[in-house]
Amino acid sequence: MSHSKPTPLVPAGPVRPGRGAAVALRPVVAADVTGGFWHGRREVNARVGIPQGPRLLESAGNLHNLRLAAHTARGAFRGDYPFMDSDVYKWLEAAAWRLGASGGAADVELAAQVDRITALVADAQQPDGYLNTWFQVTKDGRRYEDLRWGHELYCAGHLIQAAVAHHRATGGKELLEVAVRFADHLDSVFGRDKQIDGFDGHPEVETALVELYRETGERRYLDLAGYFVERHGHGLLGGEAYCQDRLPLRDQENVEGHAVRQLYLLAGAADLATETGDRGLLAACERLWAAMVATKTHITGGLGAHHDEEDFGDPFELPNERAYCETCAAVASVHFGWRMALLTGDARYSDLIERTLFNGFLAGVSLDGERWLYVNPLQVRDGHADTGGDQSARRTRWFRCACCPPNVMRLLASLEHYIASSDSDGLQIHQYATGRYVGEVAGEPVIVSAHTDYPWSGVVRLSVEDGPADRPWTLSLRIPQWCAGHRISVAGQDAAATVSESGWLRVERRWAPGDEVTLELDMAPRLVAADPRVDSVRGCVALERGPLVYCLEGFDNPGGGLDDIVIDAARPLAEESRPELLGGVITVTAAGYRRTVPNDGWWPYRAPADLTRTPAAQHTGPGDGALVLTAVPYYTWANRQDGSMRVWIPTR
Ligand code: FUB
Ligand code: ZN
Repeated sequence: MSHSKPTPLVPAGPVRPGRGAAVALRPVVAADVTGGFWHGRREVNARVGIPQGPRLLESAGNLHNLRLAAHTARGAFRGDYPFMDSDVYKWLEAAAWRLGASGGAADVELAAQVDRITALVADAQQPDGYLNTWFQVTKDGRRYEDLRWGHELYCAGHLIQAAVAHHRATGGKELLEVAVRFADHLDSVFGRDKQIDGFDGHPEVETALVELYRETGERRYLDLAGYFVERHGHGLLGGEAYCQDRLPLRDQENVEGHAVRQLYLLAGAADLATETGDRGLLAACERLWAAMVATKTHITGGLGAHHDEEDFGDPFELPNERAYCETCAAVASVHFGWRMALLTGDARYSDLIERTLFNGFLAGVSLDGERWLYVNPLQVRDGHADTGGDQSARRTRWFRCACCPPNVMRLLASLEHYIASSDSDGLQIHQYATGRYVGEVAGEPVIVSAHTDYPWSGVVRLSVEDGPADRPWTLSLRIPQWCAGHRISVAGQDAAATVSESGWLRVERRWAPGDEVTLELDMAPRLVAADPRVDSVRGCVALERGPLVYCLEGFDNPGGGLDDIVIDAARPLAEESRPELLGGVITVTAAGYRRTVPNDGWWPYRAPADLTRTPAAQHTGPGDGALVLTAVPYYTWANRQDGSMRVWIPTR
């Protein structure tokens, strides 16, 4: 195996813990992610999603605003939000990860666009490093007067993340120089000189500053991130949960307030705990993640129960048709979860990442990469009258508040970095995706490649390409919580391996190049019920297969409507491979029927006894006109025609 002195293996992806960081696991280099499910989604992102960015940012006015701030154009500010700049930065970040993954050669045009837009950003920056086109153009340069809503530090955070991505992925310094000037300015205002005691009502700059510290080695950025995280929750912005200002994170018992704000703050806190080893902050992150999963997470991994303030609801308040589940909240949950997975080594974080990626996140972008969902409901009724706008249940080409599309672009473009990790014992595979993963065990490279048709097939073939020859090391595979059974064989022989409490199946041995491991996960379709405290879906079940949540779309089902559908949960489920449908999917079918109740046309309420004695004529049950219900993966919904949809199906 490896005899020469190993070269340092430094992955060029998001979240690069420093040398002394208190992490259990470290991200690995992911190379050649050139096949399988995620490759397909990433190709659409690279060929359609990201390239359309400059045109959309031009037509929505974001680039015009930068020119206004630079005094190279005239006119009025375009767009309704003080965070218009953040769309540009998120797009730049996505483009940077894409350039890193493709080596740049295949993306000459994209690299030119990145340079062009970076120049616009640099021109718009003020001499002291400040940059926010909304305040520069419409507020006469009055800064930091509205930390609750102004988003100045939020935008700074996205700029910093884009700059770190560009530097890490391509070595480019231009954007990093802009970001460093802005960060130094922030440090002079909020940090060392303490001109203002405050923080941004929309977290984001916290996690970004930790990444800038990692990229530059400048300790002041880490300290500033720590200052911001700790100032939340002391009433400086009025004490609202919406702004993460009701309680310090260390005292919070459950996630609350605006979902994206909460999750970005938690990602920043996890980053901070990673770099400082702060056990109290780590405990708060663990507690809040656990409470969120147990009480405030939709089956799709979606987060956020209210349209009103885009916020979390009460525990178990998880509505269906009014589920908010903003696409950005799914992205933020993946960011937070991955930091926690690395910090703790617990596979359960990657379980939620998987559920979120395949469902609540992926539904946010159409199969053709051109249309988006901002909110991700779990039900659309037969008579749905869509009001359009950003929070529409119909896919849209861009939004007035366009936070979600470039967020999807940047996560897809960097996704290969969320798949595997390594530690001093070996390599861990968190997500099952075809690719080649290069980790480091005690200073020596460990290389494992994976081939799989997951999530359609549960078979994952892994091959050891390199690793220490003189001692055993451990290959760890995540056994998903949803999985009822699995088999593993090593070099063709069944292997006995136990699954740790946190979900890792560990195989320790003296590996040789060419050693093959085959993991088979039971993918049979299944019914899932919710905790009875989730009133909105009491008496209902959802269909799942592997990591995918399924849904019914009205036009796939006999009779069209879904509001009166009942599933016969006692009858077996079946699956069918449909290569021609929705880019190639496996559908799940179930037996069901329609049930109407006596309704005299003016009042839908009855004595309970009347409902249970539904006249036979109005009750089409099994045996008399049973229906075959056809379900498709939730991530594919709303890709064919408008109509009704439901994830949760009544059982009676
Ligand atoms: O406020 C900036 C972004 O806009 C938030 O993250 C989203 O929830 C949307 O409100
Ligand atoms: Zn969003």
